[in-house]
Amino acid sequence: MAAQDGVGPTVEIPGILHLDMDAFFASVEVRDHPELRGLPVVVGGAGTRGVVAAASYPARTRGIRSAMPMASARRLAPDLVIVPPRIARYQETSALVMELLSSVVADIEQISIDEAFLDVRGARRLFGGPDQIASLLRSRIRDELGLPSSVGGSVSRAVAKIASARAKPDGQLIIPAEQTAEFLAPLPVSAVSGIGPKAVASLERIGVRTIGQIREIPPSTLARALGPRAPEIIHLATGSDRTGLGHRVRDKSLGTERTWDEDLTDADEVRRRITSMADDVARQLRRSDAVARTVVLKLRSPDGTTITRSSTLDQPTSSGERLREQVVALWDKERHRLRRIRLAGVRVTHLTAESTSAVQQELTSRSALWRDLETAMDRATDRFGTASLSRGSTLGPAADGAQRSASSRDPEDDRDARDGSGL
Ligand code: TTP
Ligand code: MG
Ligand code: MG
Repeated sequence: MAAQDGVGPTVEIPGILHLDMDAFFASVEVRDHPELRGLPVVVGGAGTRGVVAAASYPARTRGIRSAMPMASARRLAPDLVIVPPRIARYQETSALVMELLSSVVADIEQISIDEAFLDVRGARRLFGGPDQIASLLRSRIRDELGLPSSVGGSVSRAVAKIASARAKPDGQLIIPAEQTAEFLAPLPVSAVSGIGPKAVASLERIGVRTIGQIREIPPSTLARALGPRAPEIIHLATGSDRTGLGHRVRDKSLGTERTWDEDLTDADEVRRRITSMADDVARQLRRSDAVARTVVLKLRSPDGTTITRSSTLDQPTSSGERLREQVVALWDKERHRLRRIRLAGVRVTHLTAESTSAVQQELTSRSALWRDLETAMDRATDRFGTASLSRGSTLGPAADGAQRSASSRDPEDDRDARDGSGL
């Protein structure tokens, strides 16, 4: 597992976790009625038209499944224990599970009553890697709520969900990035929740049953069989699906962008402008009491060539110093590609509210100091405008304040950031 501290568009740790409670309704009933432990228990309607909502694992070893008619379940297990549903109880328990998850991981997305996706890439410094976080979550759910759960982890959402299903019951399965294709290969194509019965049938017609076989079929054949969905399915089969991260593009973001009438040709000048923009974005974050984990730098040359590069931090931040480091590193990597810059933008994504983030704390005292300093600067800036205060390192030789405007709208005009190296 690559624990990358630095920059780069992808941090290939399998940090998208999918947690799903085991036999959820049935497990709640067994917990509340311990005398039922080990028995084939189902929750559902007992009447002649009743169906099974949830089946305990002992019931499943007898072939009983969700959505099965209760009459069939009774035939499979004459000693079946049928418990009528108590939806309010499950909802209340679900809320406790989600609360527990949120107390450890900031970034969670509940997708049903008993499951959630968690992005733990930012939590790992505090709690360890995805495996440790999965164990921690599962043991806390067991200790504090008395319930079993399973977790899958991957670089992709779809694969994390498949992994949690394969980890059941009461298990966890984290797939390292480089083993994704190997893990997927033997699975039936239907294991992917994005591949519905229609696509399964189309694939079957061309002789494809497993995910691995998709890779052996010429793309043109797949395109004919699957139509416009072919590229998405090929992505999955090659293990390069990044749905989990891709979805996040729709997350809240904020940033600043600027076009110049005269192209910038001096690399140092570009660097000054983008570090200043990073400071501006950090200020916007602090004003909205938010922290961000991903920094995006966009650059466009006069001929329209646009480069967008992002860098994911291992801790969400609202520190200008951290954002400046990231944009400068991205710029240093990309500067040889663009000789003239017409437009530049700095944007942060993957925002979380600072107050609800369990992992946003800046862990080093140096960072904490910076945050205090920057918050103090924000207060002064809000009162007096940007020109009133500037860090020593951002002051250039000509930056004596004489020709600066007090407006805070164009930070690159009024804050002449000469150097991103910090104090
Ligand atoms: P699931 O997570 O699909 O199933 P589960 O938790 O019972 O079992 P597993 O260990 O395989 O995850 O669904 C969560 C709960 O939703 C389930 O306990 C009961 C309810 N449910 C229904 O009411 N009807 C259904 O058809 C299904 C699938 C679930
Ligand atoms: Mg479940
Ligand atoms: Mg579920």
